[in-house]
Amino acid sequence: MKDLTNTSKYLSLILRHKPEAIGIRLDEHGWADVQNLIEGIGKTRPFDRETLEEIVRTDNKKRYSFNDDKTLIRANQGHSIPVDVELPVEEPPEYLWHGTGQKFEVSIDKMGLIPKSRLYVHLSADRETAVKVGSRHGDPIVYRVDTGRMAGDGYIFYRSVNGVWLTKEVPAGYLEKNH
Ligand code: HQG
Repeated sequence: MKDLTNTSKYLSLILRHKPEAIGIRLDEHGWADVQNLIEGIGKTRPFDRETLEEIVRTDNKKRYSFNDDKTLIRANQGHSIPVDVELPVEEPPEYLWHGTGQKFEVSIDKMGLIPKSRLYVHLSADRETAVKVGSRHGDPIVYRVDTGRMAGDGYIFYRSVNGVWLTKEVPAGYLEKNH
C-alpha cells in the first residue's frame, strides 16, 4: 500500500491550522469544500478523491469526517483556528490522563494545563495512550486528571468521535503526577 503519512499530515495542517496554504477557507463549523481541497492539494503533489477517501477511511485516529453527501470535509478536533466543530458535551469519567514532555513539567505544575496554540487541552481515556501522546514531545511524563471533581466544579468536557477528550484548561490543583 502506498505511504500516505506525509499527505495525511499535510491534510491535517490544512484542515486544523492553515487552510490558506492552499488558498481555501473553512466555514464556521470547520468544513472545507472537498473539490476545492482536492484541487488545492493537487497543485503541489499527486492527489485525487480516491486518495482523500483512503486517508479518511484508514486514519488510525479517525481525524477527519465527510458530511453526508461527501461534498465537505473537516478535522474532528485539534484545531488552532477558531471553528466550532459541534463537539458533544459529555460527562467525563472519574479520571482522564494527559501525556506531555518532561520539559514542560515545571511550567505545568505551576500553571496547570493550557491549550497553547490549540483551542482545547487534549486528554486521553487511558494512561497508555497518554504516554504515546507525551512521547511526541520527548521523554514523556503523565498526569492523572481529576475530571470527576472538575465536572462537579462546573468545568465542561467534550468528546471527539475518536475518543479524545477536550476541555478549555486544567488548573494545577486537579493534576496528579503519575510516573
Ligand atoms: C503542553 C495529537 C507548558 C501540553 C495527540 C502539550 C493529541 C504546557 C503541549 C493532540 C502547559 C502542546 C494534542 C503549560 C500544556 N506549560 N506546557 N502550562 N500546558 N502544555 O501538540 O496534548 O496526532 O498542542 O502538555 O494525540 O500534545 O495531532 O498538544 O505537551 O490528541 O491527531 O503543551 O495531538 O493528535 O502540544 O496533543 P500539542 P498535545 P494528532
